[in-house]
Amino acid sequence: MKALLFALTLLAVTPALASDEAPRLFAEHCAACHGGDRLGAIGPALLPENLGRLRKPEAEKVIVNGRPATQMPGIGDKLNAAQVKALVDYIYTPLAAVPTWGMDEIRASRVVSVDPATLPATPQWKADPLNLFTVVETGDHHVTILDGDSLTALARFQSRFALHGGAKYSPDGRFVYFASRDGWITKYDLYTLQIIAEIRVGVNTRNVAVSHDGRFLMAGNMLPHTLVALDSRDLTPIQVIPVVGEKGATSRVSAVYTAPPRASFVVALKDLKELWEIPYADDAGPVMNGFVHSYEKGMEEGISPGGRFQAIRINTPDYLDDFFFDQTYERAMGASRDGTKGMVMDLDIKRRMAEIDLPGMPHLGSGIIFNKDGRSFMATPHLKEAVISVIDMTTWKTVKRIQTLGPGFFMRSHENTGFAWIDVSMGKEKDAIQIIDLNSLEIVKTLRPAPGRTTAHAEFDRWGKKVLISVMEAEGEMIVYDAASFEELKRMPMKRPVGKYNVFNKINYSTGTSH
Ligand code: DHE
Repeated sequence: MKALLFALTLLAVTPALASDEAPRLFAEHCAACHGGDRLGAIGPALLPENLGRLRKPEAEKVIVNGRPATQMPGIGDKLNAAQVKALVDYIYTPLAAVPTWGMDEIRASRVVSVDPATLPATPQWKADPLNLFTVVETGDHHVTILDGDSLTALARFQSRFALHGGAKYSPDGRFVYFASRDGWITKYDLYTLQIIAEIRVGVNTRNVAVSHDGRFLMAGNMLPHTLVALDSRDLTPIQVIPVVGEKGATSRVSAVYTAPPRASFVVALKDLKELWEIPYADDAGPVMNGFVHSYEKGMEEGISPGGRFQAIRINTPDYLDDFFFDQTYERAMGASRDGTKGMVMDLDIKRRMAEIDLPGMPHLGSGIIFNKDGRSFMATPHLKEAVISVIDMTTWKTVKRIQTLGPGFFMRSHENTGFAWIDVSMGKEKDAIQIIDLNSLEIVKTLRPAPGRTTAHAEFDRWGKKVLISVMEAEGEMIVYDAASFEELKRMPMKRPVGKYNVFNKINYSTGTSH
C-alpha cells in the first residue's frame, strides 16, 4: 500500500517525460564524453552490455554525484529525479543494431605513446622483476604494480574503465597487457613503468590472450561478434576475424585462451555449439593455407579466407563456456550452459571424450591442478553450489566434493604449498576465505580478515610463501598472509582491488593459478 502511495505521489509531483526526452538529455549532458552513439569516447561506452556490473540505482548515483577521481562530474543539480531515471533507462537499452567496429575504427583508435625501439633493456628500479604483482583496482579504475618482496608499490596508474579478465604477460614478464570491458587493450612496460600503446578492438570485449612466443595478441569481443589479432610490439591490428558459425549465425566470444604446446589460441563461444582453435605458428600447415577442419565435414574453406590466422572449427555437443585445460593442452574442459555438467573435448581428435559430473555451475576458469599419490587432479569452485569438486584427470571422475561455507569464485594454489585457498564470495558468508589441505582434501582453516566485507581472489607470490587476498570493497584492502602459518603479514588500503597477477607464476604457467 505504502509503495502504491509513493508511486502515486511521484506521478503527481514528477511531470511526464516526452518520449524523446532521454535521447535529448543524453545529447546535451553525456554525448561529448561518452559519444553520441553511446559507444564511448573519453568516457566509457554506455550500453547494457558494458554496464552489466553496475546496478541501476548505482548508475543513478553516478549521474547525480559524479565519480570521484575521474572526469565524470555530477549533474544532479541540472536534472530532476525523473530525468535521471529516464537517462538510466536509456543507457540500459540495447542499441537497435550491432555497432560497426571494424578494421578502420580499430586502426583509428590506436595510440602509441612510446616507441618500443627506444626502451632500455633493463628494469629502471631495484626489485625482483619476476616477483611483481599487477593489481587491478576497479574501485577507481587504477592498476598498482606491487613489489612482491617488499610489498610496496612501484607504480600506480589510471587504467581504462572496468578492466576485466586476467592481466597477461609477455613470455619474459616484461610487458603486461590489459583488456577493458569497453574494448581497450593496453600494453604497459614494467621495466619503465609506462603505457606503451593502446587500441580499442571492440565495443564490448571479453578478454585478451598472448601467444606463448609473445608475438601476437588475440582479443575476443561480445560486441561486435569478432576476434581481433594484434602485433604485440605496438598493438598494430593484423586481422579482424568475424565469428560466424557453420550455419551462418554469428556469436559472442566467451573467452580466448593460449595453448602453448599447440602454439594456438583456443576460443570459447557463447552462441554456437562450436569451439575454435586458431594456430599461430608460421608453419601451421594446411590451416594456414586457408582451410579449416570441421569434425563433421572434414576439410572446408577457411573461416576467414586469406587472413594470417585461420580457425579450426570443432563442433561441440552443447554450448560450452569457461574452459580449463589439462597440462598437455590436448583436452579442454568446458562448463555446459545449463550449469549441470562439464564436458571434456579432445582438441586432437576433435570430439567429446568425457562428461564430468559437475552440477552447480562450475567456475572452471579458476580451477587448479595438483598432484596427489602420483596422479593429477583438478579442483574447481562452483558459482551456485557451496562445494569444491575434485576430479581425477585420468578417469574424469569426481572423486570428492568438499563442502564450503558458500559458493565461490576463485581458487588458488602453488607448486610449493600443500594448500589451496578459496573464497566463498558468491554466498552469504562473503567475508570468509577457506584453506584446503590438498592431501586430506579437508578444510583446515577459515579466515575472516575483514568481517562483513567481500573478500576474494587469492594469489601466491613466486615462491609460494605469501598469499595476497583482496577485500573487494570501494574502500578495500590487500591483505598478505604467510602461506605456511596462515598468519597475517601486512594490510594495504586499495580501491576495490579485484585480481592480482604474479609475474613468475603466470609466465611459468603455474598449475595453481589461471593463465
Ligand atoms: Fe570474470 C576472468 C567471465 C564476472 C573478475 N571472467 C574471467 C574470465 C572469464 C570471465 C571468461 C577468463 C578470461 C581471462 O582471464 O582472460 N566474469 C566472467 C563472467 O561470465 C561473469 C560471471 C559475468 C560478466 O559480467 O562477465 C564474470 N568477473 C566477474 C565479476 O563480477 C568479477 C568478480 C569482477 C569484475 O571486475 O568484473 C570478475 N574475472 C574476474 C577476474 C578474472 C576474471 C579478477 C581474472 C581471474 C584470474 O585470476 O585470472
